[in-house]
Amino acid sequence: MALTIAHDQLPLTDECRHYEVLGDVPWDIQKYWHQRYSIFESYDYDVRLTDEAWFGVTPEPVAKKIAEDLAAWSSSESKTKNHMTKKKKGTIIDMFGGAGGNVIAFALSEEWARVVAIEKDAATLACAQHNADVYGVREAITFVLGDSLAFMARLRRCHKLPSVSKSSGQQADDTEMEDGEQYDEDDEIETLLRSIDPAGATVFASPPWGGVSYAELEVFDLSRMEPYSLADLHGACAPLEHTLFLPRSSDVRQVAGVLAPSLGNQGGGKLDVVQYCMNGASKAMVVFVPASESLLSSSAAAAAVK
Ligand code: MGP
Repeated sequence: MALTIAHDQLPLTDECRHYEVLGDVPWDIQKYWHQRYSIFESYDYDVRLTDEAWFGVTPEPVAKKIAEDLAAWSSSESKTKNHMTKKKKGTIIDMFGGAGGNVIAFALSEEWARVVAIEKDAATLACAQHNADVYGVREAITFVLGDSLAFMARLRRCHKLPSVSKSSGQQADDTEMEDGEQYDEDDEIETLLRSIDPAGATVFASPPWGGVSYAELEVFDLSRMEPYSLADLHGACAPLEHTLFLPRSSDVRQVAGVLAPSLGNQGGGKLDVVQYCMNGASKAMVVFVPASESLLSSSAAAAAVK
């Protein structure tokens, strides 16, 4: 599936629903519909979601707090100097944009020079664009239709960044194009990728967790998360700084086991892991992963050459 920038509002299809009465809501979504105002405070202003999107959307207060914490934690900085306005951070890439819960909060925070939302389902992306309009931040977000793992792989290739080998946590060189893979050097996505400074970028990933059955497990096994395991996600994001939104019952030791080997000794090899709660109960575990040392050293070397 090709990656494309959705400049215009994609068509709102029959899948882009706004439920007004309980009787219309499918039974498995009713629990979330009852919480609609904590999910989107402006729900009544025609917020749209696909039925699938209800399960994974981050409630607005949690999304806002994550946006605030991420901006405070991130070391990314924009290269664009504008003395008239507050200096912003670099680019934030939301890999699983969904109906826009997180990306709207990132845009509302006004902390980032560029906010990119990637979503592979056209109807869901249409909802995100429409909901961003409801919140007045449609123009502040670059919406990309397509596969976010392909986007990240192209970003690495574009900037000749190494990737992290899933098994060892060591750097592996996968900057070669895969057989049969072709793209136009002049296409819009390539231009977007070239304009992103990897050392000044941060990635946010709130992936599918493989359905609601995650909650039945006392300890969630991140190696079996579908369709992307923790190692897959880390491999897709590293060596860039990234933040992963995971089930609240995820195993912290498993997180450390997968992520720590690629951290080296930076910050003493420290990972920040936070449980985000609402109404006295955790909604999710969020892991903040610094950029790997190799990226920081290559960007420092590039800066020294200039
Ligand atoms: P939940 O566990 O389905 O419900 O989702 P909740 O509100 O905890 O109710 P409970 O009474 O069953 O405990 C909790 C939160 O997890 C949601 O608000 C979403 O933010 C997040 N979430 C749930 N799922 C199934 C996913 C998912 O697949 N992906 C992502 N990224 N987030 C999810």
